[in-house]
Amino acid sequence: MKSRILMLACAVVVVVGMVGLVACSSNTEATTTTEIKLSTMQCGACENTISTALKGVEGVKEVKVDLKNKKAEVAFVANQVTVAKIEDAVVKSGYAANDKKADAQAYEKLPECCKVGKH
Ligand SMILES: [Cu+2]
Repeated sequence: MKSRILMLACAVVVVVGMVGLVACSSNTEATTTTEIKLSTMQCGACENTISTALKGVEGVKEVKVDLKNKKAEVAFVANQVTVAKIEDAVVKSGYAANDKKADAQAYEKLPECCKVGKH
């Protein structure tokens, strides 16, 4: 009986220790959230392209593309990437990001239906 309590106590210590470790490591990787305006996003294909581009950026942790409101919420690690770099990833995928215009070459390669004014 005594050994059982001891084992339980040990298990508690281990669990608490692990939780502490996780809390610590997530602390060093504190994320910042930014909103990117995606004024030229028009359909689900656009949403996928932009989402994939954003997720490919190093330091980006979470991406929520909101097609209806033409914006994306991006959680990123501040010391690994900047908002400007995140915007550039969208620009290079052929879409406008905040006040930056889409890269002309990337835009040309988009499906016809994704080009502004073709809907
Ligand atoms: Cu589209």
